[in-house]
Amino acid sequence: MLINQKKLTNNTEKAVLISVIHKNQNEKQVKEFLDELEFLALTAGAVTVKKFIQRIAEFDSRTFIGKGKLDEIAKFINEKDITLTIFDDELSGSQLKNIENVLKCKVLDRTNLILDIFAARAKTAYAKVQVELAQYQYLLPRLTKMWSHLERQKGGIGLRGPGEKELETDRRVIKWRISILKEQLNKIDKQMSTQRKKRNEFVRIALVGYTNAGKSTIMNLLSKSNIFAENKLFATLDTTVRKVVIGNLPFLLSDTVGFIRKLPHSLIEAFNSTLNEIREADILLHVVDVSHPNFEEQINIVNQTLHEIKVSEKQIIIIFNKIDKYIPAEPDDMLINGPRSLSELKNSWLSKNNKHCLFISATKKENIDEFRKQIFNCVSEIYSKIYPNNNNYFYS
Ligand SMILES: Nc1nc2c(ncn2[C@@H]2O[C@H](COP(=O)(O)OP(=O)(O)OP(=O)(O)O)[C@@H](O)[C@H]2O)c(=O)[nH]1
Ligand SMILES: [Mg+2]
Repeated sequence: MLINQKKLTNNTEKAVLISVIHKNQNEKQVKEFLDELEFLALTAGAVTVKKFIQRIAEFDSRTFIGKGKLDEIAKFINEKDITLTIFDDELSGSQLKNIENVLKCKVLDRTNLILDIFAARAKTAYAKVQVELAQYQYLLPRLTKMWSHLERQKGGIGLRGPGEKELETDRRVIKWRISILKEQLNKIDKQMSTQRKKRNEFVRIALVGYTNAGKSTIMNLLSKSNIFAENKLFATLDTTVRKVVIGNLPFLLSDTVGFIRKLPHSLIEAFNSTLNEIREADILLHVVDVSHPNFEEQINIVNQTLHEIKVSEKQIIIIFNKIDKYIPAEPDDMLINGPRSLSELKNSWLSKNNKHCLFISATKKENIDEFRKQIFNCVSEIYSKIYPNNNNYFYS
């Protein structure tokens, strides 16, 4: 999607996006990845003017993509006053520098962009410390190669720390900041762990899923709270925990940070304590935006991430959300076009391939009763194991 240039304001950065197709990928998939990168760029405040794709067998270690393609992009950048180039892959410090020398504009990679969004989204002291630490861990190994690059970035996407402050670019200061941030994080981790222990008497359920799948909307629906939800990526960074009662059963429900393809490793490490909320949950509700063209890939990415943080053995229920917008991309086993009814969805391949799954629309409040009932059943099963003599649970 090319965005109407009239919408640009003075602060908006004009970006081009670059991705490569390697051997095992097809063009359709890479285009979808670039659509996601465009959404990330937009969330960070940049408007995408053009997307470039290059099919390559081997990466150029100096400039990642080939010289000819880079020259073509440089020409476009010059003609259209582009201020920002974003690569969908992670680049080294020297690659960033070499590419910038050719393109003569600011160059970011996907990791840097995601970190920038996290920095803008961080509200609590805890989230700010986690993000700033991840940003410096990304920056430090790239620093010596990036001087001119960093000078260019000042004030815009890429070097903004939490709370709109500029990140440090002095190596010694950064090393010192990293040690202070680690100390702060340790302290907060201890407090969080004590808080979590206090909640041990309750069954705990965590909402997990790809960013923008509808986790916070579901949290608001079940707990009648008012957590920030919007159609942008990473609306939620801080974990929120709410006590919910269904029938006569109380349990704790937590809403956590969303996952994304190629989530920077430094972020996963820095968000360790946030992820503990998922690790310590009894049940995971894996929320899927079934209306997204790439939802199957998103399911795989969430499953991989759950595996990486060592929670894939937990009881997981897949919640196919946004059924109000779901139209199969290709004719499926029912060979009809258009939206599916609930009973059709229950008989579809989605249901057959996923033993524990449910179909809902959180905004249109479709099938919420069955959803609540299913949660009630799971929670009461756990409580009856803990308190075998008490079977006095009722659903209402
Ligand atoms: N059409 C439709 N839109 C929905 C549904 N559920 C959520 N949305 C919308 O999807 C967008 C993202 O919802 P959120 O609840 O913020 O998603 P999230 O998973 O918490 O996202 P992050 O916190 O960014 O990871 C919002 O604009 C919601 O209004 C649904 O059932 N149908
Ligand atoms: Mg959210």
